[in-house]
Amino acid sequence: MNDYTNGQKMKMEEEEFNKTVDNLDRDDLPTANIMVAGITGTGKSTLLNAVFGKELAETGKGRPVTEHIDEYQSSSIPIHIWDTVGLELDSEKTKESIKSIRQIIADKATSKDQFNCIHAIWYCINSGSSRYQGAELDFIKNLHSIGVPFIIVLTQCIGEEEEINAFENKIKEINASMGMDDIEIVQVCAKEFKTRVFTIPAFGLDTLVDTTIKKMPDFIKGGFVAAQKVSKVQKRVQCEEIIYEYVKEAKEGFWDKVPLVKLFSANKRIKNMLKKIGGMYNTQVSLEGIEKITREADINFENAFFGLISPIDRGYNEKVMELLDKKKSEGFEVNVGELSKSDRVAVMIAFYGYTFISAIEELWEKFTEEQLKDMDIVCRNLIDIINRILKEKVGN
Ligand SMILES: Nc1nc2c(ncn2[C@@H]2O[C@H](COP(=O)(O)OP(=O)(O)OP(=O)(O)O)[C@@H](O)[C@H]2O)c(=O)[nH]1
Ligand SMILES: [Mg+2]
Repeated sequence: MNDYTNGQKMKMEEEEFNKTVDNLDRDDLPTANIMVAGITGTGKSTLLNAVFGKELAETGKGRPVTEHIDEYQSSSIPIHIWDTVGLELDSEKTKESIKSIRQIIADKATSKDQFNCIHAIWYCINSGSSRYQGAELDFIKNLHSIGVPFIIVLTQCIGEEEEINAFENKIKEINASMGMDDIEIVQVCAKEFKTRVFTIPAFGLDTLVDTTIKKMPDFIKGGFVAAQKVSKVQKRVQCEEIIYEYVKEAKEGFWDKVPLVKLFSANKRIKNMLKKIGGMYNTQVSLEGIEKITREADINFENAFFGLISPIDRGYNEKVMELLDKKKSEGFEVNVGELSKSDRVAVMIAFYGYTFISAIEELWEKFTEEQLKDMDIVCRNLIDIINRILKEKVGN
C-alpha cells in the first residue's frame, strides 16, 4: 500500500471514529411536552409538584397564552408543562380558554416536528365527584379527538375504594360507548392526606408515569423519565439503554479500533456515559466532577481498553448477562465465555455503568434533593460509595 492510500484509509477511519463518537455523545435529552387539564381544584398543580418536584418555574409570561394556562419549564429538567388554571366548565369565560387550550394542542399536533407536539394529556377529575357528563364530557371528547395520548387521572383518591372503582368503571363505559376506549384511567393520591385519626399515603404516581411512558413515542421517553421523580425503576430502564449503547459499540469492536493517540478521548466517552446516567437521576455531575470521581475511585478505564481485568465471576456478571440476555432478541450477543478483547471491554463498560447506577441510587436514599444540588457533596459521596461497591464486588 502506498503512502497516499494509507493516508486516505487513516482519514476514513478517523472520520468513522468521529461519527461513532458523535452519536454516542448525543447527550442532550429531548424535552417532553405534557398538558395537564381539568376543572379547578381537582389537584393539577399538586400532581405536577409530586411528579416533577418544585423546580418547575413559570414561563411564558407576556406570551399570548390565555390567562387560564400556565406554562412551566426548568433549566435543569427536560420537561415543558401546560397547566390549565381555574377552569370552570359552565362559565362563558372558560369557553374561551377551552378554545385556546384546544388550539395550543392542535397547532402542536399538526406541527411536523415530533419534538414540538404535546406528548401526553393528563386530564384530572376529582375521584369524589362521581360526575362524568355534560360540559366536561364534551371538553374531553373535543380534546381526545385531536389524537394526543390521553390519560384520565382520578385525583385525591382518599375515599371508599369501591366507590372510586365504580366511578372508574362508569367512565370506562361511557368512553367505550363514544369510541374513546384508548383512554387509560389512573387513580392517584398525589400528596399524603392527613386527618386527625389516620394518614393516607401518596400512591399511584408510579403507575401514572408507567402508563404515560407506554403511550409516549420512544424518542421522548428518555427526557420524560429523567424529569419525573417518582419512578426509580423507569430511570434504571433508561440507564440500561444508555449502557447498552456503549456496550454495543464495544462488542462491535469500536474500542479495539481506537488509535493509541485517541485513547484519552475514548476514555472521555465512558465518562460521558457516566454523566448521562447522572442526568437520568437528576444528578447533574459535570465532566470535571466525573473526572474527579474516576480519579479518586478505583475505576481504571485503562483496564477497559486493554482488557487487562475482567469482572467476570465477580458478582456483576449476572447483572450484565441479564442486560445482554434482554437484548438477545434484538440480534445482539456478547459471549463472556469467549475472552476476546471486545467482549471483555463490553462487560467492563456494563460493569462500571451498573456500579454507577447503584451508587447514585444509594446517594438518593441518603440525601435530600437540596443537598444533592451541592456538587461537592455529590462527588465526595459518590467516590466513597463507588469505592465501597468496587471493594465488595471486585474484592481487592
Ligand atoms: N392531601 C392532598 N391534597 C390534595 C391533593 N390534590 C389536591 N389537593 C388539595 O386540593 C386543593 C386544590 O389542589 P390544586 O392542586 O391547587 O388544584 P388545581 O387543579 O391546580 O386547581 P386550579 O389551579 O385552581 O385549577 C389544594 O388545597 C391541595 O392541597 C392530594 O393528592 N392530596
Ligand atoms: Mg393549579
